[in-house]
Amino acid sequence: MQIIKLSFMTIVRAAAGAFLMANILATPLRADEVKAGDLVITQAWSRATPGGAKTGGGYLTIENKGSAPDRLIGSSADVAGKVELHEMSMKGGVMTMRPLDKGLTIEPGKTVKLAPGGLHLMMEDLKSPLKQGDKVPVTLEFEKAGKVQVTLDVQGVGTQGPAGAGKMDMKKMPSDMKM
Ligand SMILES: [Cu+2]
Repeated sequence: MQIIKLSFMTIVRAAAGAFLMANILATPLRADEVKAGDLVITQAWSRATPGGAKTGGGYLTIENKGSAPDRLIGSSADVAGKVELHEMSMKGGVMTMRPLDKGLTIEPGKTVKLAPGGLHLMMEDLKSPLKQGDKVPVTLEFEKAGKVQVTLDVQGVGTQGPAGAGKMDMKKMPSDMKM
């Protein structure tokens, strides 16, 4: 009986350990992480649009874990008439935006970040304003990975980064774990 009891306890401990381990491993694999082929897309977010604005930015991080480059060649969203890939830069002291007609290459082993002030998705002809807390589905199209659906998490007006970045992760954990 003693042996059976011991092995039962071992199983319980192992199970508890596995459960703990699964929780630790699950933390970075949040619901907003999207995998497509060799690509991992995280931190897809947007900003609330102030009254009447017809355009909104889309930001996200794309990591290429494969051994060949892939290219973001198009995107669309139900909420917008069209979605373009833009690059923002300073030219002679003036902030300019231009569409990347040839798409955006993500080299193998590299991570490309779309963020305010740089590369971004430009949602044009918005059908309704983006409000904080909205979840906006956007379809990205890659040369190799194909079509990938991501969800932009809409933050407040003027926010510079996605919720849950850095320190905020800990605060966000309980709500994530309910899912
Ligand atoms: Cu733009």
